[in-house]
Amino acid sequence: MKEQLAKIRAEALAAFDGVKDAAALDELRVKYLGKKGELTAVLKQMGRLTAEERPAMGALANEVRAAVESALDAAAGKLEAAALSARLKAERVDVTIPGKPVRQGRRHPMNTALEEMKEIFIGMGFTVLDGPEIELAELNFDRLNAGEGHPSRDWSDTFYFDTDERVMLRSQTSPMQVRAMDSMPLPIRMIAPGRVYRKDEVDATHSPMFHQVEGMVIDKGVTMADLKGTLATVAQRLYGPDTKTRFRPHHFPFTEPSCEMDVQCHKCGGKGCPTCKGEGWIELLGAGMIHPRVLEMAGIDPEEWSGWAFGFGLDRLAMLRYKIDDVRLIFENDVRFLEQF
Ligand code: 2U9
Repeated sequence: MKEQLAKIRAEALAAFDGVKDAAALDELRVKYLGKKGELTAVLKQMGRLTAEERPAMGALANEVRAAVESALDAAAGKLEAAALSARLKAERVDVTIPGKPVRQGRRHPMNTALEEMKEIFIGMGFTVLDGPEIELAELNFDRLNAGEGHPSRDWSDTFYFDTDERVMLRSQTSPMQVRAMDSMPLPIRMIAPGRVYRKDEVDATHSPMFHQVEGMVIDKGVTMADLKGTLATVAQRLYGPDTKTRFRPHHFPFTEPSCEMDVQCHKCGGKGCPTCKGEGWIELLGAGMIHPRVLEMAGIDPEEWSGWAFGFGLDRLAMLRYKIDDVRLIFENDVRFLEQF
């Protein structure tokens, strides 16, 4: 029996030492330490021993079991460490591989033009206001002296809502001037840049959505001279200190008198060229003295206060500025176009 135990110990230790994987280790565990294992089989024969022999043999059996168990633990530990190092090797991250380049975007030319415009007006003491693109027809038309039957209200030009024709996509940012008159204390100096919507046929110069910047000044003793001086200065800030401007009479329902401002063509200096279509001048914006009826509708006394307003298309301005010949390029956001700015 003593020899049997010694043989089991020697065999088990050798077997555990050379074990290759977890399944084989488990097989060995069952073979030596299981209920039907070799050690159990030997222990079952203890009954045949005499009372004197039994304690020594019991002690030896326990010693062998402990040795086999610790050999099992050691082998399991070795297998686990080998598995971990294999995994670490397989899953290794090479931190020295160069990263994938992230493509850097850049500012859209419309945003550059808008930022520049805001800087000019903020420098002159104007406040920049932002407002809803879904607007009441009342603020977009009625309050601007374009009542029922005015041609600009035509269904063929305006995006009304099917379910409620009192609501529309604003066709100009002018309702923001109305909101300013209704909510801000006088005097007011504000600009309202933003998107506007008109049912235009889409071609190289028209898009159903475009960007406007409109503005307004209301104060005591404000005259057409303030309008001309301020807008001529804006043109000089945009196109250089030698920029010449001219004002032509025009008509808008919300201003009286009304005018349009042209800048002398920067390309030909007024001689006439393809850029200005032979005119020598390029139309930049519309403006005028705020109609007394428009002031009255906002509860402002036109005998006490006066004001002027202007509006221009930012897309047109940006096209002139950056020599973009098709307005659709501004809205397509093709990176090959945007990368040029
Ligand atoms: C109020 C009073 C007056 C805003 C104005 C224009 C002239 C104008 C157009 C030019 C080309 C816009 O992009 S465009 O279609 N705008 O010519 N806009 S005066 O006058 C106002 C607005 C609000 C209460």
